Amino acid sequence: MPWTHNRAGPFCPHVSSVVDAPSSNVMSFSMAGAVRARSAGTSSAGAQGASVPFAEDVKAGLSASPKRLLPKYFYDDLGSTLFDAICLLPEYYLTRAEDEILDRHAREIVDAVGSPLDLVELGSGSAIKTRRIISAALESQPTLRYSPIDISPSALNASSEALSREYPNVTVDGIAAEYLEGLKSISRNGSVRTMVLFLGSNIGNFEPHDAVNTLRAVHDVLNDGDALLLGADLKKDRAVLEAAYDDAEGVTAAFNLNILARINRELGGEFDIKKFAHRALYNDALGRVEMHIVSREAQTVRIAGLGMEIHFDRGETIHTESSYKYDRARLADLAGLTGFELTNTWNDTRGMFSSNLLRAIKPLSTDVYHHVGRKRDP
Ligand code: AVJ
Repeated sequence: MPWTHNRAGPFCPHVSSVVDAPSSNVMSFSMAGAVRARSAGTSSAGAQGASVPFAEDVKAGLSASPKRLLPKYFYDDLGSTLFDAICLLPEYYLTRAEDEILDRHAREIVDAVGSPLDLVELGSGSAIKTRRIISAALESQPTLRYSPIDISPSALNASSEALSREYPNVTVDGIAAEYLEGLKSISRNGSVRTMVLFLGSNIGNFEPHDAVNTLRAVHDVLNDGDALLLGADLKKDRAVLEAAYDDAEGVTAAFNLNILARINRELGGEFDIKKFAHRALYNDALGRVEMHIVSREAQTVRIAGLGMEIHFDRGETIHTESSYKYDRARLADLAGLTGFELTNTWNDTRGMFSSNLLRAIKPLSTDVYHHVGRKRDP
């Protein structure tokens, strides 16, 4: 059921280095501070294994009706670089809005959780935003343990090295894994509080039931009083949302279409990119921005590596991403369904984006277990 496991890519990652994944389970390399990178679980995050699920998922997705591709596959080296560029676009307000919030309130956020604390981050590349939290934490504790969880070993290595160079008092313990796997290998540190960072509206890529499952998995590794800092983009005017995902310079279009180029590069696809268009639309009923790739004409495309040919009608679409938008009520519901209490919300001055502090309440009631976690799709 790979389609129910949408995972957001890195949010404003550093440009990935081309360091190969470790083939063993544990890799240590030392920088100024202490950096440890390990891979969790059994799935192949390694160099040779990486394209196997990609091939399988592309095959399944392009054979389905309607056609679809998973957003996690946007983030090869070119896609990650294009995403960095998106974060600089005037239309893409999300990154700046969240950074404004963390710039103004990092101190308050850390104080609300209480120190000393350990930091865990889902995704490793929030760059400047993570640094704001780290700096605030180091004002009230001498050292800090930071465990980023990211599927990309190269992104993990690059950001881990940079961070431990900048902050000698931070021990970076990177985990190369999918979020759910990685969370299982988080080691709790006695009485120290843990704050999990899930920034950048990465939650937006999750279908509602997967958002619930993921937050429950976060809750499972936390103690009473620990916290989750959740960045969620807010529902707003359609024109603003659609412009954010369809910018005037065509960077988001390039980002979306790069997934076809990636199929060409990695799977011997023969997509003529010019024969496809980018489309972004806000689906009001479902509260999400959808990105699609539209076939400009009827055509058949060979993908040699998959031994298949794919037919497209003129105007036929591939659904490549959903970015869910939240409001206060939905966030409170999500917290309540997953064993958390939504205790604080900070907005940017324009009211575009929200940073939400969710406090873990244990135990998760059996009532909650009976009502969530079921797949709602057919
Ligand atoms: C990285 C999932 C937060 O949905 O806003 C940006 C990805 N897609 N422009 C988002 C994205 C198109 C982004 N997230």
